Amino acid sequence: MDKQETLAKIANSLAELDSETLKKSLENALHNKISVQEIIREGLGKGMQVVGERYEKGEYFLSELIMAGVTMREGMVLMEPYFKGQTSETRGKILIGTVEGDLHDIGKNIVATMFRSAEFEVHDLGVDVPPETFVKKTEEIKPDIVALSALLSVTLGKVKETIRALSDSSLRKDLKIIIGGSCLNLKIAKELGADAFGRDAWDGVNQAKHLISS
Ligand code: B12
Repeated sequence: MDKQETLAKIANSLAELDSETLKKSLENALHNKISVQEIIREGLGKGMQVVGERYEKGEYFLSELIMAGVTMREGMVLMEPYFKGQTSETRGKILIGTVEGDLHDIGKNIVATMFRSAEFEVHDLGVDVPPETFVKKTEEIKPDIVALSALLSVTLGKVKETIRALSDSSLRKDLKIIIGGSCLNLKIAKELGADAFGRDAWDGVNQAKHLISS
């Protein structure tokens, strides 16, 4: 099986919620030295896109979304050893979390993993994080960057509130804010006063490196 077929099989088995085939296809991909980045972008990412489309069309329901989340997580566990290991040096400190009202964490976890593998020290607040928790933790650990994740359009207001709460604190002048998630884009980031928007985990890492050096 060539690379494109392997990646298509990964996407397909995730879309079909077939964890056994997914596991085998992932092992096959890793064995054939397909990069983790390609597997996530072209395989798992595409599979999740199909799940979302089927949900929108009413072909999948909440139970399938949950299963897709579980299946994707199993796949990510399998790939963990292939992410570049952490070193003792750090580029800077990042505080990350999914905003209040939003329970999606698969993308946020990939972003956190990629930040770690790019030698950032990462503090993960998890999901459904209220603005005041971001502020409290920022005061406590003084990160260089706060990274917000949001997938639900209804939580856009919470992204705004969180940025405003951080901006009201005296910490904002030394702090950069990056946001990401499928309901956000660069235009929204600028409107809400964030310093950067990350299209995906890899773009997020590049943006974070740029923010640290600017
Ligand atoms: C799996 C899933 C769930 C799972 C989540 C499991 C989990 N632990 O995360 C469960 C079942 C819990 C769920 C619930 C709901 N979901 Co849902 N879900 C999805 C689904 C299918 C996949 C999301 C995902 O994991 N994608 C894969 C990851 C890798 O991609 P990603 O999250 O976009 O992350 C990448 C980038 O966006 C970026 N990124 C993300 N965060 C950040 C942060 C930073 C700082 C940076 C730089 C980058 C970055 O990098 C990531 C990796 O490259 C999407 C559809 C889709 N295709 O997106 C719907 C989707 C997000 N869900 C949706 C909805 C409506 C819901 C529910 C309201 C359904 C309901 N009726 O209850 C609930 C809401 C629950 C809540 N309060 O949060 C809608 C949202 C529509 C909208 N725009 O508002 C979507 C788009 C489905 C759809 N097409 O309608 N969901």
